Amino acid sequence: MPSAIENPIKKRIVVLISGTGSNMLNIAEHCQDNKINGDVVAVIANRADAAGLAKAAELGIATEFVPHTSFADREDYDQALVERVQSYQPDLIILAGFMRVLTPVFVSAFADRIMNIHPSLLPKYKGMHTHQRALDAGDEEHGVSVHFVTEELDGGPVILQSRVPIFPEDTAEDLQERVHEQEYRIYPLVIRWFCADRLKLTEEGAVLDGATLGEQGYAPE
Ligand code: NHR
Ligand code: GAR
Repeated sequence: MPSAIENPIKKRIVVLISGTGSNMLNIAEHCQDNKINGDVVAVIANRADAAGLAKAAELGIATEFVPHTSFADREDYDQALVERVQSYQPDLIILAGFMRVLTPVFVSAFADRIMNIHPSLLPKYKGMHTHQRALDAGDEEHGVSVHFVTEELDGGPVILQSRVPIFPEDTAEDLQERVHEQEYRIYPLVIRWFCADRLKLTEEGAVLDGATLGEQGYAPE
C-alpha cells in the first residue's frame, strides 16, 4: 500500500472552458495517468456548444453549463459561477480557452488558486487575436504563457512561457497550431508543480520552490 508521503491527498481541479477543450482533455489525461497529483473533478462551460463538455463527460468527469447570457450583468454571472465552482471544493481552478473576462466577484472568491494559459509571450498581446497581432507586428517569435489570474486581465504573475519561431509564410492558423503543441507541454507541467505544493501565488508574485519568479516566469538559467 502506498504511504501517505508517496500518495498525498490529490488536489481537486475545476476547469473552465468555452470551446474545444483540448488543453482540458490533456490535463485530465495527465491526472488520470497519475502524472499530476490531482483530479479534474468538474468541467464548466459558459457556452452550450463547447465541444469539450462532451469529451469530459466521456472521461467520466462532471460537467456543467453556466450560460453567461442568462444573467443581467457580469457580476451576477460571476456570482452564479462562484457558487457552481465552490460546490466542487476546488484547490485549483484552470482557465483553458475560457473566453469571459472575470470580475473581482470571481477572482476574489478564489484568490491565489486560479490559472490561465494565454497564447502570447506576456506582457505582449494581452486580450484577443494574439496570433494575428504577432504576425501583423512582423514579430520573429511568438509563444504562450501560463499565469496566475488576478483582477488585471492577462496581467497576473507569469509562471512559465514557451517560445516558438514565426516563419515568413505563416498564417494565424499555422501559428496557433505551433503554439498549441507548446501549450500541451507547459500547462500540465505548471499544474504538476502547483499540485505538488511547489508553486504559490504570494504578495511578491509567483514563487516556485521558494524562489520568486521574474516577469517572464521560470527560466532554467
Ligand atoms: N479574468 C481575469 N480577471 N483575469 C484574467 O487574467 C483573465 C480573466 C478571464 C479570462 C483568459 C484571457 C486570455 O487568455 C482570461 C484571463 C477573454 C477575453 C475577452 O475579452 C480576454 C482575455 C481572456 C479571455 N472576452 C470577451 C468578454 O467580453 C468575450 C469574447 C468572446 O466571447 O468571444 O468577456 O486571453
Ligand atoms: C488555447 O490555445 C488557449 O491558449 C486559447 O484558446 C485555446 C483553447 O484551446 N486561449 C485564449 O485565446 C484565451 N483568450 P482548447 O479549447 O483546445 O484548449
